[in-house]
Amino acid sequence: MTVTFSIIKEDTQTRARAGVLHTLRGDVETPVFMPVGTQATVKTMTPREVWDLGGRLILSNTYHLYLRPGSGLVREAGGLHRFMGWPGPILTDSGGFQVFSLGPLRRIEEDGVWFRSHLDGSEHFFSPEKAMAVQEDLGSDIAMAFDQCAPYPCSYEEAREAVERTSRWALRCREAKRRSDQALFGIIQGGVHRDLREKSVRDLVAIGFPGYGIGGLSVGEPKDIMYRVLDFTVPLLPVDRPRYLMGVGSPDCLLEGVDRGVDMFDCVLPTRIARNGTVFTHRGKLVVRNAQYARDFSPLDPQCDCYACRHFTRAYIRHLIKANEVLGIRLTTLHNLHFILSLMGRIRRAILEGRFARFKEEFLARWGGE
Ligand code: PRF
Ligand code: ZN
Repeated sequence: MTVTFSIIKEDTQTRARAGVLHTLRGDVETPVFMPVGTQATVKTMTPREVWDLGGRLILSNTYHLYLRPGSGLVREAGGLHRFMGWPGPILTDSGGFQVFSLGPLRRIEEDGVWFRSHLDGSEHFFSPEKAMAVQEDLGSDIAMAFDQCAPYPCSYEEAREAVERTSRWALRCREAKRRSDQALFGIIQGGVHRDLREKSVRDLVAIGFPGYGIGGLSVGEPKDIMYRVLDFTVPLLPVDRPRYLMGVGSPDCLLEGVDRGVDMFDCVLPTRIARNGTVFTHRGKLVVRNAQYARDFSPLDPQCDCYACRHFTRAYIRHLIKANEVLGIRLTTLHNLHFILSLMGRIRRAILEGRFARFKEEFLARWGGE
């Protein structure tokens, strides 16, 4: 297997685990947060900056790179790692979620999905085989199976169809797989329904993957429902394989996910909110763009030791953002990534030292609502 997983420590009070994901491009300590580089760039950051912030595994998107610049071009460049100058491991999402998010621009058939490009309206077809071929062109270390993510809310029937199709498509992905240097993870669907989640896990574990994505969550359902679904889904998964909760990355959800046995996360949230002037602090989110910070000469987060917090004030960063200076969103992005990546490091240390439950409680008490 090209990607393997070892568990270093299992928490006794919660389902949290600390482990290591071994890839051909290096080891990744888990629980891990993957910064998102949809367009072959973690927006505003150089790969060296991402690395220095502690990013070790990044996520990129099949759908976006297929449309632009085209996966053939990326292959010609020597693969995604060389194209974007990121030497560490890369996971690519299959395009399933992005295509299903297009709404009226797509048509689902058993063989695959017809969709129109959000860029120029041109028509394209994605199937399990196509998603694998594109991900093989990109040359990611971990490819994701092409799945069908049902919306929330949706009927039981719709959720059931998504599960059954996702299982058939997962098998087709596995059969279409050619590269021996790329791992393929399956994706669990099933919405909020226990029996459907059970069926999805049963089908995918029967095929057998080196890791499992938990899809179809964080699609608009209340957080307590997501936590309940994790409560009954994660224990069904093989203990010795990494579990990846797709599209989740707010500090409270990371802690609750780790608590329930999740090892991997990705989310555009830290980088996206940074670009509209919102930053994480240990006391919750702060909209540094707001007028109330015009004369606030304290750092974004007094408890943070990132470059932005050591050298600049809220007033200055607010000024940069108001003046549309790119440094403003570079600094908020750097801070938010540092916040999330260092949170993951602290979570891991807390698990290793047997004090995760207390760490989580103390962090959430200060963090507040949200
Ligand atoms: N499937 C895939 N990618 C995803 C999701 C999914 O269900 C989600 C759901 N939050 C995020 N990204 N393939
Ligand atoms: Zn900071």
